[in-house]
Amino acid sequence: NTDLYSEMKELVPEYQERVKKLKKDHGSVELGKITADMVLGGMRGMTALVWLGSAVDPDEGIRFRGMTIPDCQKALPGAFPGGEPLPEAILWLLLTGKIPSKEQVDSLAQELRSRAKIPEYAYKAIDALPVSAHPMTQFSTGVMALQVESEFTKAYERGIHKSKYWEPTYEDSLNLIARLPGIAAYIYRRIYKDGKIIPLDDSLDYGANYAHMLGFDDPETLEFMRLYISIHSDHEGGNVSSHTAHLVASSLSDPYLAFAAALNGLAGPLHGLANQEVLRWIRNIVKEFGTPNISTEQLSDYIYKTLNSGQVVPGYGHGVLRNTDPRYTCQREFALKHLPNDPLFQLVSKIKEVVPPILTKLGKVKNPWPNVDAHSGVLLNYYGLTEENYYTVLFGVARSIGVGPQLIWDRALGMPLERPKSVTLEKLEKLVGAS
Ligand code: CMX
Repeated sequence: NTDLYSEMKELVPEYQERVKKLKKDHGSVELGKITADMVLGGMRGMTALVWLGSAVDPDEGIRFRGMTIPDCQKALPGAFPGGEPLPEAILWLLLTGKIPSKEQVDSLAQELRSRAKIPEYAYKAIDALPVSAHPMTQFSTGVMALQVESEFTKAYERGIHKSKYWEPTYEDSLNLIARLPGIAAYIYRRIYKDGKIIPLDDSLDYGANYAHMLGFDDPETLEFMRLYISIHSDHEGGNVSSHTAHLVASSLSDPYLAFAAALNGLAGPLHGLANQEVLRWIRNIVKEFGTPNISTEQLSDYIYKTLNSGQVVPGYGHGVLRNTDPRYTCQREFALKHLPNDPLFQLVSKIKEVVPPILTKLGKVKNPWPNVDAHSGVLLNYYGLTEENYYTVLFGVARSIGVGPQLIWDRALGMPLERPKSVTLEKLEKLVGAS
């Protein structure tokens, strides 16, 4: 099959059978215990969700359908032999669990281009906001406007049988993924450039087209964009953006409503917004010392200054990871190959030497190592995308490639309304024997 939908049509019954059997034969198996710490601690470590596309191992980091980032770099088709994995290839892999051929990826790229048309009112909805509105506010608004065309909502109104929910969810998810670069590029050009739309180029793949519509055409920038989108696509299901999408869609809100909610979570500084915060923090260091060439002592002083003023060191730490994020490592490798002498890249490398021992000394930080956001900003800055307030929008476009497939599977597998039990503080005190 070069057609993704036909591939899914074959896979859905097989997965439905697996889940049915799991429930029937093993539904009462215990998976762990819940402690009061977990209830008070943001549900850390509580196994509570199924997410098909990817899983995060605390030490090793992300695997997309069992494949590490280097595995993906080796096995997934790129724009040219040996190139970075194409986002379309990641999308195919996340949805089907299979490594696509170049032919399948090209066919999906063509399909996404054919779905990319953006209705005029979506631009108008964004235009209703002041140019000074944060790019993520504009992005979320644009996605909400796209919701008007939801196929799922129309099908639900027509009375679609629940066994078929996944089909219009597939349509919505692919349309959403296809349209996001255009919406996102419009916001960039509206805020930072001349406001003119650069049309989609029918000869370019998804990542390259997004860069092109932003106004970047240098082949190395296109290649970085492909890598950026691929590695930011998915990070299992419990992170704020992915989990939000899954939760909202569990009430049968359509993929647009669910994804707009996910973007609003991604826009928080402890999650996706950290990439903007990292570059701002790095720039402030350069401003303070007048140069990126600073000593270890100066850097150490600056880190303590950040911590002593009650702030976090952006780009460090993680809810699940306990080691350097492989998404950091692959961006570092890309930088070593393409921009080894960039002064900000060298500063990022130095920060990686100095921050972890300081965070470890605090005694409370569970993971002192860098995450994905510690690195992306200096690469984007090097390629001319210098406006850090925009960075989380790039992250958001990429995240649709992880969230879309899961929403399709949620509906295909009949995942129910999500509704965990909450307790009052008094009840919790009683349960643990504190009162
Ligand atoms: N700098 C300073 N303190 C940090 C820290 C950091 N980078 N990371 C964790 N801590 C602190 C926490 O704030 C917490 O302090 P309090 O007990 O005083 O509240 C303590 O260490 C324990 O936190 P933790 O269990 O190690 O971390 P959490 O799972 O609660 O939080 C995260 C994870 C990412 C929110 C946190 O590490 C953080 O704030 N990092 C900086 C922001 C960041 O880079 N976010 C991006 C994450 C990746 C992404 O989602 O994009």
